[in-house]
Amino acid sequence: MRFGKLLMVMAMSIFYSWSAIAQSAVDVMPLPQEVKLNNGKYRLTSDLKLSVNGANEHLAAASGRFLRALDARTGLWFPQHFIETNTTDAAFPMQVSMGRAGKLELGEDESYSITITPEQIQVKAATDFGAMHAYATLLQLVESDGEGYYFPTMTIEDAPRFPWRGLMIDVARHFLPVDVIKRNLDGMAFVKMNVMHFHLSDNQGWRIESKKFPELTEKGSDGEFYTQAEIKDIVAYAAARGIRVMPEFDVPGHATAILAAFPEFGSDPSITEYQREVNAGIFDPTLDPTNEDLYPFLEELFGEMAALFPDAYFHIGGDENEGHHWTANADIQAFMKEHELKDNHELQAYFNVKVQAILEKNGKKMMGWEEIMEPAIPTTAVIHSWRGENEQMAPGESLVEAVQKGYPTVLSNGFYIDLLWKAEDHYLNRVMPLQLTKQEEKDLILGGEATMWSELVTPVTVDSRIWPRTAAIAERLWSATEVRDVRDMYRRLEIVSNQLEIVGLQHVKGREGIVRLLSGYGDTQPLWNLINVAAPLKNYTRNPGGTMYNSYFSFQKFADACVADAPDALAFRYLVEDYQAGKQGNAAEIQKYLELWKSNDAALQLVIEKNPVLKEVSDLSQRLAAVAQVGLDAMDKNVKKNGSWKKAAVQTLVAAREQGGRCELQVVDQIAALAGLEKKLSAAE
Ligand code: TNX
Repeated sequence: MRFGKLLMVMAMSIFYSWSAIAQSAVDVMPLPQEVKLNNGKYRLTSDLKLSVNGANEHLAAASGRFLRALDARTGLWFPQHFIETNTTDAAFPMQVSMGRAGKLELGEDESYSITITPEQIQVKAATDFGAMHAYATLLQLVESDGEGYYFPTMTIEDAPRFPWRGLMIDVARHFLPVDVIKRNLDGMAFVKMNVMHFHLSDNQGWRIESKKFPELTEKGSDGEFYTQAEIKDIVAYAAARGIRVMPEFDVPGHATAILAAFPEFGSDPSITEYQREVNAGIFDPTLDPTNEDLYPFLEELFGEMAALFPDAYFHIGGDENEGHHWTANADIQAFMKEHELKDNHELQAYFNVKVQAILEKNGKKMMGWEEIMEPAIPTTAVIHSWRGENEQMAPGESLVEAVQKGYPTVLSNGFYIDLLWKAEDHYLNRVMPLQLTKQEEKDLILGGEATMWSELVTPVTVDSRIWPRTAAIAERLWSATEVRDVRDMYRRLEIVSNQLEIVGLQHVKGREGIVRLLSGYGDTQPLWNLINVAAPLKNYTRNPGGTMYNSYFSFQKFADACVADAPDALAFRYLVEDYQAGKQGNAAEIQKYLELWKSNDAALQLVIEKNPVLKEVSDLSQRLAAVAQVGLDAMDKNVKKNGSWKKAAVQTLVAAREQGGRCELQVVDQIAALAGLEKKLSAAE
């Protein structure tokens, strides 16, 4: 047990207000709204039995999973096997009760409370969803001491801040098999997320069986897609965990896969055959809104798709249509004139209105990326805000605009995990814009979604691109706005990351496999030492022009083993921060890291010699050694830091910025700080 925590446990029944403390009282992510710690322990033994009052099948099954997970965590063998819906006994030490079966609808009651005393664990929830959230919390509360495993005694009252806490998974660019989706649903449930937005079609593929239009998968995919039975299985799996599944079929742009099957719906009459894309980017093929045959087709197709997804919302994409084929087509231009559609946006709105009517017939509400926001679109549609600084938009701009026009809205700008930002950058993203003061406007901010665009991920790497960073986003969407201590977030993120592996995610294992492969199944430590301070290039710069890699590249290179928050770099950053704030005792640990990086190069070069695939990081490794020497010199009183030393040091620091293996070193700023050269470094850049 950590010392800080010990102190807190020793304090009797103190109520902690989150804004007032740096280290949270419990290592739970998302942090609960209210925790009251008591000074005791509920000891876990194999006598633990669950009584589940009012349980429906979902909660009964979740109760069984809870026991098995607790079993895996503690090695205790709990005698209850399957838990039935009528497993009730007032004498059992764990009492769970739910009021009613939750409906998989936006805004359903997900609240719960937990009371742990030395004798009993009590969970109360209005719905099975709340009770399942309580299980996720409990699994994160397990602690151990010399005697065994226990839950600290406490009471928790918890409920989400936002009702829409989503993860979008793109399976068009890279198909992800059912088991990959399922384990990510388990990860979502573990951090209390409740919407899986399933991006099922794009320029690179149509990924779901259509019985009415089998051409869509025959010509619009590489043979990898979900059968309808698999989709039902996924939807049921998610439902059993309180997660809605909302499909997205991107139209009228991002639709090359549809056009590969049905070229007659394209907008460029000179193209008779469309090819699915294999690169990343924005492409011109677009459905033709002026083709009257398009709507009966979409009506049948979307009708068939809508029936597979019980959720009330249906996402039609609508993003990034530049309309080049519309502009170039004289017939489409004539149509626009005739219908007084003054530009391509209005033509797209014309199309969206028709699609909206189709969805309405199927009992669905429309959702689309922010480009669908046009006066013709009714305010029942949900606007999905995604653009920001990089798209000539300020972050959250469309969010405010949508709300002020009366649309409900979901935020993804700032939650693009494929941009490979650090967890803290997503964590500090503001969901509720400050300029909104009216309650009815605030209520239209439904929440947010992390987006896993899959141009550069495969089944092996997708978990480590989603996790653990998405847990930080889950906390942003669940916990109070004041919960925003970055260091405490990182501290808990490391803990939850390990727990996510226990629930089945492969974000740790997947990387280990790549490192073994890259190291030629020899000594992996030298490569790890570099990986642990290197992060993949951000903001899509890993893949210049969208063509450095394509969708059938294997993605098992150095950058695929690296993560956005390089772990040693993170540890080093806080060591240096505290050191500079006066904690002299950190000097030895800082020097140990620097010595490691300095000496690692020789060892890694031996691995590189045998594994040419690693040549791309040979320079990066040398630059790490060189920059580590700057840090060592900076801390060495015997080294004179005269003008020529500083000049050379700045040069080394600048050089250390250069990418290698499509990654960059994440320790350069800290070493510059140690050397007092931050200003000189930024002036030199
Ligand atoms: C933009 S975000 C897209 C996606 C891409 C992503 C990354 C959005 C609505 N559209 O289609 O996957 O950039 O390349």
